[in-house]
Amino acid sequence: TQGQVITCKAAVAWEPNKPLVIEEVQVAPPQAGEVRIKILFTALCHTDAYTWTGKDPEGLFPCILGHEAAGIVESVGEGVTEVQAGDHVIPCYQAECKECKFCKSGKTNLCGKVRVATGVGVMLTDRKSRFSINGKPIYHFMGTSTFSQYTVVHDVSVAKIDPVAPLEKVCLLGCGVPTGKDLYLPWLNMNKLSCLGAVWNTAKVEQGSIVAVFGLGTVGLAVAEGAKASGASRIIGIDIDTKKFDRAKDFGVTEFINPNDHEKPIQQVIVDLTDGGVDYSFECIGNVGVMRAALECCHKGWGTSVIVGVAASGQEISTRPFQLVTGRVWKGTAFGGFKSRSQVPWLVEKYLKKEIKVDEYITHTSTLPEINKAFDMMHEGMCLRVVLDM
Ligand code: NAD
Ligand code: AHE
Ligand code: ZN
Repeated sequence: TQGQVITCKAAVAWEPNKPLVIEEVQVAPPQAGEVRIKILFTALCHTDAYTWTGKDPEGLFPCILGHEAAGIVESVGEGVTEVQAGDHVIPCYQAECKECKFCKSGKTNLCGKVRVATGVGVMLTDRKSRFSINGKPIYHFMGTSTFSQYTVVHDVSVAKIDPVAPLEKVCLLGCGVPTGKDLYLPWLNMNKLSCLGAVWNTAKVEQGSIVAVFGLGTVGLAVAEGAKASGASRIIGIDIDTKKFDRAKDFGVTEFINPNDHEKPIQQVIVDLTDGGVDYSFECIGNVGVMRAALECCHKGWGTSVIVGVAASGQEISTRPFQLVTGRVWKGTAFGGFKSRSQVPWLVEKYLKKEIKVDEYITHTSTLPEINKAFDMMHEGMCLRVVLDM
């Protein structure tokens, strides 16, 4: 198939909010600096659902959504040296070129090389899509488009992983699980990764910290797991769905609050319970009102709040500037601060050594033709991740 157009099945989002349609799509061969991947498993993430609503300014239609997946390289374009046909890989929506201003800064995991193209659903070389249906182009999404049996991505967006890793599980390392692990970074810096010289400016959850996690979905539970590993003394889980509480204990949550059980604002409830506020809070929902509460439940003088949830275009956060004047810190994270190509393979190894959970986040499995039902499942209360067998 190398050098030839591949026709395969993909779930196409023709219009916002309309059911995805399984179509025969043509996938062009990879051009210079590109990699064509046979996607074997993809999970659904809430960000796919968000873009599908039409509220994401970077979501262009028609497109192929999906960004949390694993597969095998089918062929590579000219000049691609780091992967070859047959390699097991995880597509990375957050690229890592190792050469741009961002990659070299040592201060961020964001990469500037292909971001302009991935934000408008095309490939960098010719600003065109590699997907089409009878000649009509279909946009890419997040530089990954994993709801297709074959996809084309930039070489800087491919992490080569250990072939012994089960792809039906490690696909989750393409987004949701690492995202919550931002606070693992101090721990990462202490060992092997320090040799990469990467120093991030991130939440350093120290031993004994009090942590609040807003939203107990995959991302929130991954935060709780990370907080536990960092030695947090209390991990307060906040969710309006009490069904989430039992399971969250297994991920390290030590106490629960349902905001609907209280008349006082949730930030006040937490401040009262923690002698002045938490050391760290994480918003894992995408709700700007909750983002404010997450900042304001932080302790005066040092409390740090990290925004993880993605809020729709047009939404804005607000608080009294006095909250920051008095020492609270507001920050955010993308892909948990991980440098994708360097660190995803390493996370896979951590999983293989049973040092981080992955299987526990998979509550449902399905197949590509059932993708619309799989999204319905995702919106059911007890679902963390649905993994599709392509
Ligand atoms: P999820 O829907 O599984 O989890 C959200 C949880 O929040 C649910 O348990 C829900 O009951 C709860 N919730 C909703 N409204 C609430 C409220 N007002 N107060 C308290 N709890 C409330 O979602 P997820 O897959 O865990 O993703 C969470 C968010 O993170 C999404 O916005 C997603 O787009 C975003 N995300 C961000 C990144 C990143 O890199 N920054 C990566 C992945 C996902
Ligand atoms: N395109 C959206 C923003 C979406 C967003 O913030 N995405 C997160 C990852 S969510 C993964 O599930 C992210 O990493 N952002 C940094 C980046 O470079 O995209 C919008 O609203 O414009
Ligand atoms: Zn995601």
